[in-house]
Amino acid sequence: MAPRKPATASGRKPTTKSAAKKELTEGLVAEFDRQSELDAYREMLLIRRFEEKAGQLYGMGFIGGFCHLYIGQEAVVVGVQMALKDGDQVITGYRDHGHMLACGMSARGVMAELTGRRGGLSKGKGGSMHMFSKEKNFYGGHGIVGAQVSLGTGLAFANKYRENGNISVAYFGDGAANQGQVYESFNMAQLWKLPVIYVIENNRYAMGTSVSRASAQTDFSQRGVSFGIPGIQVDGMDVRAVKAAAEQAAAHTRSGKGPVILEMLTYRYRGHSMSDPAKYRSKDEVQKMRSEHDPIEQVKNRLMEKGWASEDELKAIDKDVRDIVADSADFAQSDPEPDVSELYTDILL
Ligand SMILES: Cc1ncc(C[n+]2csc(CCOP(=O)(O)OP(=O)(O)O)c2C)c(N)n1
Ligand SMILES: [Mg+2]
Repeated sequence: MAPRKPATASGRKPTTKSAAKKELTEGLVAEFDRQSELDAYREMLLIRRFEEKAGQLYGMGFIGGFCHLYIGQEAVVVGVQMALKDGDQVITGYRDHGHMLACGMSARGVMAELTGRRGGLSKGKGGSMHMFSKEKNFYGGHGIVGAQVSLGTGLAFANKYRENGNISVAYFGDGAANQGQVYESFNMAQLWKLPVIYVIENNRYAMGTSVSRASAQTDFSQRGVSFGIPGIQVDGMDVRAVKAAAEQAAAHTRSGKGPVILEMLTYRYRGHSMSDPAKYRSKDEVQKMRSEHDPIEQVKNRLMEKGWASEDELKAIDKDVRDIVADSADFAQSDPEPDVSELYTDILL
């Protein structure tokens, strides 16, 4: 692994670090072998095509309620997932479809939940923001901004208590990072040296509010300094940088040294949710990110340049992915809605 200048690929210069003890190395990029590049390409493409289809179905009226697309941020979940082991747990907010697919949850199950059908992962009763899979260790899907940070810390507490060697990953946004419970969680996690990675997906905006308008400290990797939690900024548009950072973080926290913060510098191409006038940013800004830093194009270009995949091979992957997504969309439109009796099940009083 060769250290390189951190984070510039996402268009932002990292700010000067405080004197916090550095226990992680910023800016590592480990080259991928052919298979890893192909795996990353396929996974990110699956999320991209899935989200595009979800956007279409929403426009056609098949999806009700909220729907927050992850397009642009794919390298974050895919890179982190590549560094995890079986048994590690994941929890996130409402921009969650990519996280579910990366955890191995079925495209059919996710899409049918979006359309509120029986075969959905929450039997059609949860929708976009409320899906779970115990089997795949995915703990949601949470609509309350920042709620998952405390819950993810609780998962880490349980893992430590059970001495099972597992870690949890709690993903949250730049906006969520200003919530109070985040710091209560940081305190407990560091005090008890809990095995948790806090992944802050800094996509520059919380709904329509830019980071600089809402945050006094815009370097989110430093948000744990007063608790002594190490943090680094990561180029969240480069899946290799994400994986390298997540591997370091996982090794650190799994070894009993306590929590780690990874600030992923990333970007969402679409609106905050499906109704977003996008007056808070220019079209040029979005276009620049898409054309210069797209996480999928980066992998594709490397595969082609190194002669590791021909155009035809990449097209075959694309077709495979499109077939999976088309199948999920067909299922999500033809599967029946839940029975009325389901109104009285899965209720906790
Ligand atoms: C406690 C709470 N406050 C406000 C909201 C409304 N809300 C939903 S998303 C959001 C912005 C969060 O932005 P960020 O954490 O950056 O995540 P992103 O949408 O960029 O992924 C807000 C304020 C909410 N759902 N919950
Ligand atoms: Mg955000």
